[in-house]
Amino acid sequence: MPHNSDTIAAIATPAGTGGVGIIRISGGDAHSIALSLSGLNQLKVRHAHLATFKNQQQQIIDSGLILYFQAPASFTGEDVVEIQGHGGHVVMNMLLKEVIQLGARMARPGEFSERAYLNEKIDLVQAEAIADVIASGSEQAVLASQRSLQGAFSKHINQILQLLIETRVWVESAIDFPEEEIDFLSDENLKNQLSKLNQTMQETLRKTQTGVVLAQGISIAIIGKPNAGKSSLLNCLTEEDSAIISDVAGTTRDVVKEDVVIAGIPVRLIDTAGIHETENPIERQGIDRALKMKDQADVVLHVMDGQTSVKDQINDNAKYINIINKNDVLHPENQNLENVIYVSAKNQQGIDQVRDAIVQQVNLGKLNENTFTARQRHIEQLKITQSHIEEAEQQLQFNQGELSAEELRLAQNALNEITGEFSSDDLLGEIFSSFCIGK
Ligand SMILES: Nc1nc2c(ncn2[C@@H]2O[C@H](COP(=O)(O)OP(=O)(O)OP(=O)(O)O)[C@@H](O)[C@H]2O)c(=O)[nH]1
Ligand SMILES: [Mg+2]
Repeated sequence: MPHNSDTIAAIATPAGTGGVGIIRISGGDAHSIALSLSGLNQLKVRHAHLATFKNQQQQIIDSGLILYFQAPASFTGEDVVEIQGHGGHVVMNMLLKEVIQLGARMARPGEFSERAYLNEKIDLVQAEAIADVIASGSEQAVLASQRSLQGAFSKHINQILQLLIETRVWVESAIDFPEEEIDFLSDENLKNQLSKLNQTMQETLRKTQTGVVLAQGISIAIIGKPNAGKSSLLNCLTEEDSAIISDVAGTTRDVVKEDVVIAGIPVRLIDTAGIHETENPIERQGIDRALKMKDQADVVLHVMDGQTSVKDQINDNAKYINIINKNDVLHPENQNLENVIYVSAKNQQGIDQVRDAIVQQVNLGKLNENTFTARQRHIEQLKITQSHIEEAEQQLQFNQGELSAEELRLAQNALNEITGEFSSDDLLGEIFSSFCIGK
């Protein structure tokens, strides 16, 4: 039975002009609204009808196709109608106004997907994957979010869930037979089961972390002293004239942001002002921004001017990639240093090594056809699940069956929040409100 029966409508195509514009209607009145608008006597299910669309004064507003998907065989699980008219801003809004007057109401952002989820057509992970497909910043991200949408990630979660439920059954039944409880809880089989559970958790967590990087991309700050060649390196990586380059120290003052794709990963590159002591208040502001970017970024490209001796500047912070630029005019003391990449931004030499180092840094060497997209929310829930499982293991060692069972129950709840088996309204509101209208 569809979860909600009021009828919603929205323009599903982007604002602006195009050959075709689509209005989507979902709910109990979708069918009758479609008949009134088109003047047709009946709509064949999943059939493209050519029709004219009239307003209440019987004036023709537009003509196009009308398609009817009968509940429950539709995206939302309710009756759905799609009206394909001409993709003009005004004509689309006239059509939508008519649909509203015939009894629908405006859909909230993400409400179609929310209904699909509430009617169990998709789980929460799949609903999020729809938004990820739309927002994908690289071809790999599209393919990976399609895999999440098709259920690859949900399958991992359900595998853990299955193991968790089996374990709970064992532990709970041991509690029900107290005379055998201690023996049972110290049983090798149970220990094996828990370590299998832990292993599956670890593996899923690892894959999920990759999925988050792919869905959300990473940010890379380019920092260093004035004139080191930061902007030159930015231009090499974007393969464009993104930032101004000059031999005047302090050329870049504002933060320059550019989106690129590196080895399939959506990357935001951030070029910053050269960091040094200065009295100039404007430059000072630029440097403050640079320092902030350095802290916020996932990866830092630390560019050093190879024309001067830079041995003391090499930074072994884990998120730093140390780059010695101006390899063409290298200071003798800079030769053969360890853990640095030598480049000449001016001659576009060594740039591929920088790209490789970035891929290594975010640990994405194993991006492959099994990668799915995921979100930070999923990682947080997996970590909560994992901590409850670890606690359950501990309690078992103390032969505390009841406490262990309780931890396993909490683990299951935490896991269920990922796919939405067990979710608060707040969480749902937060997820779906970030969708675009008509999705
Ligand atoms: N010889 C040589 N010169 C370079 C190289 N890369 C950059 N330069 C020069 O170094 C100077 C500074 O380059 P920028 O890219 O503007 O340096 P920056 O670090 O962005 O400087 P600020 O924005 O002022 O902090 C320019 O004159 C560049 O042409 C290189 O590989 N070799
Ligand atoms: Mg610069």
